[in-house]
Amino acid sequence: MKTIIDKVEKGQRLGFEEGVRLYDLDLFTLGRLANEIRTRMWGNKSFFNINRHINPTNVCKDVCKFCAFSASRKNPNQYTMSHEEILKIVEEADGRGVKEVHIVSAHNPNTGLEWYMEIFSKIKAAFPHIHIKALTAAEINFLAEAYDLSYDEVIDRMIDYGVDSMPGGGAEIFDEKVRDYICKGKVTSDQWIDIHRRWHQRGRESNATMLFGHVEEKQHRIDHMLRLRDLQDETGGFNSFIPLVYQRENNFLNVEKFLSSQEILKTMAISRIMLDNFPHIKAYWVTSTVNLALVSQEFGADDLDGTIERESINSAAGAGSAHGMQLDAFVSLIKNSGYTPVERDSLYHELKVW
Ligand code: V47
Repeated sequence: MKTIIDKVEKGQRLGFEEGVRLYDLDLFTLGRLANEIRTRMWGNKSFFNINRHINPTNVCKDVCKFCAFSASRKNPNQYTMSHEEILKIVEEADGRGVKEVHIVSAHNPNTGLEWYMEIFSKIKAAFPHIHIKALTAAEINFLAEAYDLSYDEVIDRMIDYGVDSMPGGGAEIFDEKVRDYICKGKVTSDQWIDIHRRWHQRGRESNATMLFGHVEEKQHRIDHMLRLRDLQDETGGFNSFIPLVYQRENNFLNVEKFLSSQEILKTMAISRIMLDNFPHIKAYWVTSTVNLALVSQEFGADDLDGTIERESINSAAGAGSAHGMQLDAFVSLIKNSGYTPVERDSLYHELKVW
């Protein structure tokens, strides 16, 4: 174990077995190691942005066991927003100073391709200053299959219609066996990686998530991180890694045991240590809880996502994020936890130190 700690302290890269062994370290040693890296990279800064999540439809052809949002499963209340409704949401959000819209939908086979795409050009035409982060690799794969397009064709359309960056959703867990069990039929791990590679090859940036705390084991988490680290070595296109804590309500996974806070913090710290080529580790307060996100700042995380305003995917499964966070409260929480709140844009340019 001493060799592993030495390697981390010297900034040397760890392999798969070493990554798995990190879980045997006590929480405080892991926290110290991750915090050293975080502090070397970002000092006392904690990044956030003023954003608005929009989930325009919950109608889904796929059946992921962990999902409580999809109307095809336990949620009988189907909805699909019109472009007018979406534009109204963006207009109101713009009035409140929102700088990014994060638009992620279910895989709705009934809307047509243009419903997915034209909303971006409409938003750009009316609000050219707002950054559009939209379409996960899972949605891109769905659109490619549904409309007989290549990934390149879907990606080129996204760019033509005004999408600025891609969110990290749909990654779940890359291990094929676990993935087959939790979300068979949607984008495969190789496809997810391929889509982000193609996006990066166009000089565009994206994020990467990992859904953990369900049926996966710690070696699956390390494998997931290493597949992302390999792609990042190749393209350098990822901004942040976002470990998403599985929310257990209203879905079909039936996981009895909830992750301990210790395991969540360990995973946060281990991701900071393993993903040496990722600039940012995001503690997504929606799934970790706000309190644990604040503590995560001392365990490797340097980003707390944003104010969000409204969120439907995780809140459907029990997260307390349906109504986002007030900006002043968010800033105070970061300050009171001893960090400097730095408002950033979607690509991590610093906008304002609060
Ligand atoms: O891909 C679905 C996850 C993701 C559950 O890129 C669940 O900046 C927990 O990707 N428990 C969507 N998670 C959210 C997402 C995201 C969030 C914030 C920032 C960014 C970014 C991306 O939510 C899905 C899926 O992995 N999810 N159900 C659940 N029961």
